[in-house]
Amino acid sequence: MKILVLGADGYLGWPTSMYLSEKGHDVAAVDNYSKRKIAIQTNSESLIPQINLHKKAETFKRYTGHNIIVETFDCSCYKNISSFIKHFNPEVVIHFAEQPSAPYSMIGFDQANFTLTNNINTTFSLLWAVREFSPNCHIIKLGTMGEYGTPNIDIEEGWIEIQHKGRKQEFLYPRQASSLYHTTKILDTDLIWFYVRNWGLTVTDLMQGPVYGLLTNQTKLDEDLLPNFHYDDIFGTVVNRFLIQAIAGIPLTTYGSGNQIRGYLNIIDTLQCIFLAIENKPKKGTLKIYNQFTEQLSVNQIAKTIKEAGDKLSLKVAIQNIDNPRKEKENHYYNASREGFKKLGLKPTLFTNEVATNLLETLLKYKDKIDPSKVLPRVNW
Ligand code: USQ
Repeated sequence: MKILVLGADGYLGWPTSMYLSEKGHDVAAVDNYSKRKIAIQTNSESLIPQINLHKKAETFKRYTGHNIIVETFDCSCYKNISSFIKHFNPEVVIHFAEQPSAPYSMIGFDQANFTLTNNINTTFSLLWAVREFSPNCHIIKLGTMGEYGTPNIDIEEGWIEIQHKGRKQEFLYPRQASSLYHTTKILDTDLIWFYVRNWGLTVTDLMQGPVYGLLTNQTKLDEDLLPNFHYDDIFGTVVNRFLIQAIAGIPLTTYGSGNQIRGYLNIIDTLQCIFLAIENKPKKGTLKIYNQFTEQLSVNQIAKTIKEAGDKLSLKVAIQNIDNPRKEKENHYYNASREGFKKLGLKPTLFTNEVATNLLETLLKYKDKIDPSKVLPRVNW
C-alpha cells in the first residue's frame, strides 16, 4: 500500500515508518522538525543523538534495501498537505503530526496557542486534503487516552450508549482532559467525527496511553535508526524518565501520591496496533475508535518495577514523592476497556521486571550523556 506518515521524525513516527516500509509498503515520511525546534528552545533535546530524516532513510536503505520517501513541510498548511496528497495519492495516512507534550502546552500563551493552532490545523487541513484528493483513503489518527480523563465510571472504547427519558442513542464517550495538549486531541476527535458524518470519510482514531521503550526490529539495526528518546519533563513520558533517573542515580520523581493510573504500552505494541488498524480498515464513512494500551499501571507500580530491576543491576534506586506540578486526580477510579485490539489479536509486551531490566541495560550506554538539570519538573499548572 501507499502509506503517508505525518510526524515521521517523532518518537513513534520514525519507528512506524521503518516498520511499515520493511513490511513492503510504499512509505512517504513527512515532518517539519517542529519537535526538534521546541526541544532546543526548552533545553529538552533527545538523549540519543538524531541525524536528519534523509540520513535516517539512507541508513535504513543500506540495511534493508527499502526506500522511504522523505519530505519536510508543515502539515498544518493546507497548500502543503493537499499538494502532497494529490501527488502521492496514499491509501493510508497515519497522522502523528502534533505537538505531543502536555507540559509544553501549559507553559504560557504562546506555547498553548502553538499547540492549539498546530494540532487543530493539521487535522483540519488533512481532512480537507483527503476529501479533495484521496477520499477513499483510510486516515489513522493518533489520539490519546487522556481525552477521557479519569472519570468515575468505566471508560468505554470511544462510544457510549445513553438512555434518557425512555429513549437511547450512542454518542462519543464524554471527554474531559487535564491539559491543553490533551484537549486539542478532543477537538481533533470532534472535527473528525463531524467530517466523517458529513463527507463519508473513513477514519480510525487511536486513544493511546503513555508509551515507553526504544528497541524495535528496525530501530535496533543501527544506533542512527533509534528514535528520539526524552527523559526531560517536557517530552519524556513517565517510564522513560524513571529509567534514566534510575541510571543517573536521581530519585524517581513520583508526582504527588503516585496513585495516578493510566493505560501504558511498549513501543513494540504501538507498531502492532498500527499494523492491526491498517489491516482492519473500517467501513467507508465510519469512525472506528480503539483504546490503545496493554495494561493499567499506577505511577507507584512503575516506580517499584524500575527500582527492583535497577537494584538487581546494582543501581541503588530511590523513589521520592515530590509535589505534583500538574492538576490531576491522584486517587481515582480507572477501568478502561481495551477489547478492540485484543479481539484483533494484539499480543502485549507487558512491563515486567525483565522488560525493565533490558531497557535499563540498553540505556546504560548513554549514562554519561544524561543532564540531571533536565529532570525535575519546570512547568506547573
Ligand atoms: N508522572 C510522574 N512523574 C514524572 C512524570 C509523570 O509521576 O516524572 C505522572 C504524571 O503526573 C501522570 C503520569 O505519570 O499522572 C503520566 O504522565 P506522562 O508524562 O508519562 O504522560 P502524559 O503527560 O499524560 O502524556 C504522554 C504523552 C502524550 C500522550 C499521553 C497518553 O506525552 O503525548 O498523549 O502520554 S495519556 O497519558 O494516556 O493521555
